[in-house]
Amino acid sequence: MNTRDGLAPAVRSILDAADGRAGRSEPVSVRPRSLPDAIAAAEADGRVPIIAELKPTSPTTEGERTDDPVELAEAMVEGGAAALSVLTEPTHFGGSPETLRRVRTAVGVPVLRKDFLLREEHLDVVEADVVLLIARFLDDLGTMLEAARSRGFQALVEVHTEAELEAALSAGADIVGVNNRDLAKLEVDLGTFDRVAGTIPAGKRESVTLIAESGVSTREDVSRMRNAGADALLVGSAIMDGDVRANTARL
Ligand code: IGP
Repeated sequence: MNTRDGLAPAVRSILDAADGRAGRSEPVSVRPRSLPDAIAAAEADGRVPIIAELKPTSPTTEGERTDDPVELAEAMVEGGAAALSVLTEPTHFGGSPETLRRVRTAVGVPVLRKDFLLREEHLDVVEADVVLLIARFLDDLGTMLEAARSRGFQALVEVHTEAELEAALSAGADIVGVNNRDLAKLEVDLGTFDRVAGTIPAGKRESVTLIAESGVSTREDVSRMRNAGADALLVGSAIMDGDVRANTARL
């Protein structure tokens, strides 16, 4: 896998920055909160399982949200979020490992570390329950998956194409996110989830937690993704824009 061909300039510069980032020598270990369990609990409770994303800004957002991330996180959980995703990428998304640590201490739900983790040492930086592994950028997804698990993290493997989904499943991924946003033009197409999720072999479907990522902003979008098989939705912009508690509850 690992191709950087055709990427949007913003994504290319994010990766260049990530290449140069150091890890930390002492690995942190946390008692993990299970993302699949939190999704199942929301479902059992009659809530749509939402992973609400704290994204102060992004290459496709105008302006930056400067409210206290801990207050935003608490409001998302009050609004019914099953889990949170926190950007830790500093240069283009306004995130930081420190924000993630503070948020995770304040809430009881699982927290996903949203970042561009390219090498094993990048996994040593923060306490999170789940780490994001973007299939497109990893030469050896299986090794990164193992490295994440050996540190006590669950891993959400992000894919955008059928080939990446297949690679994720053969590497042993059990939490898979299909990103509706392509990293070349940064455009969203909800048809991506329909198409890619449809290719999971029936025999594998039960053992995989399937997440629809990006571009979900209305209840209709939620129904569409759910009907196409999403166990949970990862929602950023539509929640961050305005009253985060109301926006989470509305979905
Ligand atoms: C959220 P949206 O369209 O709801 O704001 O998208 C999330 O899927 C998106 O932020 C994202 C992302 C990523 C961010 C998906 N994959 C990888 C950074 C890195």
